[in-house]
Amino acid sequence: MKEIKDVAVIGLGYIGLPTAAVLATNGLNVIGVDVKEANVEAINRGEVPFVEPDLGVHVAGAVSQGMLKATTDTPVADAYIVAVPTPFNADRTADLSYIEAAARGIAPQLSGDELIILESTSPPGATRHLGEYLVALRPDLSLDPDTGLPLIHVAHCPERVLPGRVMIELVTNDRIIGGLTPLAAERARDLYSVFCQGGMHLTDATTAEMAKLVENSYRDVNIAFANELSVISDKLNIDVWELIELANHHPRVNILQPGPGVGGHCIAVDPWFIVSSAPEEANLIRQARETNDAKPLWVLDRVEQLSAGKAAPKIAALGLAFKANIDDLRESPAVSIVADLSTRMPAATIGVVEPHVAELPRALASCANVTLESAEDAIGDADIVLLLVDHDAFKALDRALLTGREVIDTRGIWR
Ligand code: SAJ
Repeated sequence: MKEIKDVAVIGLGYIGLPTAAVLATNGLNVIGVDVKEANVEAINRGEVPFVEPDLGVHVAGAVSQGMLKATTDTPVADAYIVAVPTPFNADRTADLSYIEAAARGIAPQLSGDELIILESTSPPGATRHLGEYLVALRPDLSLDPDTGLPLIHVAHCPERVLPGRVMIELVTNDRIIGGLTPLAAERARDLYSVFCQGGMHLTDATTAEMAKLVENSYRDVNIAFANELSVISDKLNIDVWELIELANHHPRVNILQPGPGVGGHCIAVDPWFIVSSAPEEANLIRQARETNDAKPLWVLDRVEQLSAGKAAPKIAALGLAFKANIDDLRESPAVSIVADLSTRMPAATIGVVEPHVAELPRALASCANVTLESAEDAIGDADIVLLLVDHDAFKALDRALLTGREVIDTRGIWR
């Protein structure tokens, strides 16, 4: 069996680049592949095109030692790690086109015995689809005539790291590794053991796919419970954060925190993959998604109620990221709330404060009544202060700034 020395990581985003960097700093020769030329160039200069604590040091170190290079063309390698997006289609089934595009890049480079690992969060069956897709492109690699085994080894090893803590969790988290064959899982485990100090749990590919989806659905259901409690508490004039804190003193209760909605590319997306695989059965999971998706509308209604009677209210909207202390705006409820406010209240002016971005995202750049401002400018003449993200910078704000303004604190940081 081929010794793994050269690893290609396809997709240099929030998961692929940290994985590439950590493999490279642990002695493997890594080539990262991405379609975005500007990102490839930045990485080859040792720079990171997004914010993730400690990633910069790893990338700069690996590039300067010659262990990590980025390119737009898929190279020949001993192992391939696919970490591309799996968004959903309009009908909320998974869009596997990025995985298929990665496979089309990999297929011509294979000579047999390579390990191909899918890290992208995927619906049940996606790893098998990747294996079959590769074999359809390269029928010569389907089965070894002597052993009857596949000539390529395909496994699923879902990423489970938390943005903001990626460099720590990549090393310390346990990993679930599901192979299309037991041998594929074992080979993937051997590769990850180069840097992973957590336990490695081997299973089949479909169970590994479901395990990842179930983890995020579990969190989504728990957050939906918290969001529902926040709406109920508002009606009953109860402080929901005090309520949850008290309930969580019970040794077997651990309710998460309410917010303006659930964002990011994982928890707001993955549960739908379970729903689309078992639409008749996945009722609670679907309801949690709907409850969390409804929360931004509830926040909008609150802003409208507080604006009633003001001809041209000034609103300070604090935060755009999908959660605290990161620059990631994907599926962010804060962005959708500001965009909807802009159209629902055209006479309002909205000063957005987001210390982690230099310019407004495309969804807001064309909104005439929305500008990116400093906290002092936005809050200075605001009628309503709408806190959307619990960034440390907002926790540290001088509370005197809020005096005399209507405050909607969707994260409970100023209680
Ligand atoms: N949120 C709340 N209340 C909470 C916790 C989170 O409203 O109590 C919101 C956040 O503000 C954010 C969203 O949920 O909008 C998701 O944030 P998150 O911190 O819960 O999760 P992600 O999306 O950053 O990362 C999750 C993690 N999954 C789990 O914790 C089960 C991470 O480990 C996964 O690797 C990641 O999804 C992924 O890539 O799938």
